[in-house]
Amino acid sequence: MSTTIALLLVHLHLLLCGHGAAAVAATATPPPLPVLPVPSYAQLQWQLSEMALFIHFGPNTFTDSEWGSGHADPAVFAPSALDAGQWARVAAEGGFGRVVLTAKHHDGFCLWPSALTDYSVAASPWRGGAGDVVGELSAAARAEGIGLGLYLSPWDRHEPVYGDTVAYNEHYMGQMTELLTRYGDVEEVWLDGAKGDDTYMDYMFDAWFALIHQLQRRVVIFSDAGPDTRWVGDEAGIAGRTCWSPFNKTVVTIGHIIPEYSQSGDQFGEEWVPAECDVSIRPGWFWHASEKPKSAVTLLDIYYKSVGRNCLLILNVPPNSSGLISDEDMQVLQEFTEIRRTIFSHNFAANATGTASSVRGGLENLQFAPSNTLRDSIYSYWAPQEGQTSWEMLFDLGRSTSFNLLQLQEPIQMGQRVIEFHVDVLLGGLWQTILEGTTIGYKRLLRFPAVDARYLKLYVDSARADPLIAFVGVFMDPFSDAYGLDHEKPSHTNSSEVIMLRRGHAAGNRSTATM
Ligand code: FUL
Repeated sequence: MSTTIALLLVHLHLLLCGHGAAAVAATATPPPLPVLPVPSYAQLQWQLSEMALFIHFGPNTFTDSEWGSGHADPAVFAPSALDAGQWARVAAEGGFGRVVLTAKHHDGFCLWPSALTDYSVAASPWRGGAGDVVGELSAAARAEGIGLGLYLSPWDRHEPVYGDTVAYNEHYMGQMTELLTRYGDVEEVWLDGAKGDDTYMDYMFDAWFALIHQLQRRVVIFSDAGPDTRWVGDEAGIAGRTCWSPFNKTVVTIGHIIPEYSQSGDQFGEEWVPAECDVSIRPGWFWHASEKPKSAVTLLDIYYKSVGRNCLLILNVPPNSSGLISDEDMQVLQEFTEIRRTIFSHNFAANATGTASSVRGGLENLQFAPSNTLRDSIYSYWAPQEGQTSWEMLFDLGRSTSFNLLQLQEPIQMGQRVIEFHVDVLLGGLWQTILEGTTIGYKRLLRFPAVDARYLKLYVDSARADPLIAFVGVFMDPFSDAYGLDHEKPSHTNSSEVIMLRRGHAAGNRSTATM
């Protein structure tokens, strides 16, 4: 063998070995298995949008009513300055990821020119009978880059065939088809559970759901019982402190729910049906000249109790009889946005150092490192080594900091896992528990009386499977009085609950020695 060939072979050998060695070093640890149920693509997009702006608008706006009889003259529908662009702008500027319009409320009046009824905008004087509120809002939402949702009331107090099961289901599905084929992407269909008991009517929900999913790929269907998002069970916008997205749809039916079950979901639920919290900025759902909006601080409190409890907040802001969102409501929304910006633009943990009791793939493995929790995304997360019985994370904020609000997030695409957790801070040389909580989910916001601390520990006390944490944020909220606003208190778990993985709360387990 010539020297040249020998050298080439050595080179080749080195190259191959080098390549092989690099391949070994670069081998990634796969993510852990998800824990079922998990969200669909549409459910994930819904959850990421965090807030929806609800728009109740129709003849009721002009007749000072909430539940129209269905016999109001279509001529009452005469907004002088309707501007769907303003509604969509208010939504986008206020951080609402979607806007949901009452295309048809219980009075049966259609805000689009439905070919299946003469009770619609086409019979009104607005835009000379050539207007289409749904069309204008869908274009405006698209221009603002937010999603569109439509409310099509099953209960129809105008439609003459209401009460005839086949005829009305055909009518309803015909209207649904118009809405879902004329206006581009529709990301949410809202099926309200209200139903008068003077006329017997059987809704063919399964056929409706199939049609909606057939016509719109990215849609989520809201109703008392899902299938994609469930009513939280109250109209105050408040979820349970414990709030699971797993749920068993068979426990409730549309029109008949168990409020506590809907508010808290079900740790053992077999379907992913996260909760949506509806509430109006004003006492009524429709605009009334005599009513005033809630304050921005009240909205902030609702935000903590909805978005901050693993839900989507759908906040109703009803346009007035000129067809515009009123100045006083806009003022409140602007303050609400400003307050949130002030609180959440300064995360004291953004430059923290995080360590954990274990890391999937080894302490040096960056893929699942504790530092992933300092990045604002659910797609990077801390994962512990498998088979552990305790899960702890320690954060060093770098210096003593005053804070009263914590944000925790799970990577819900992997399933909702955390059952119980608590948080300690180092105060005067002693670790003290500042809060105990149940469930995290997509986002959990926890308020407590302000503390001055540099070190903070998060303990997951029990979980459905190895806990995964996507985000830990530390904030100061100068607007809420944590004492007055129902801050998180230590929880009391029913000891008879079956908990798959559980760690004792003995004081000895809380030392930093395990870190
Ligand atoms: C209720 C309806 O009866 C109200 O009018 C409103 O639309 C609210 C969101 O749902 O059940």
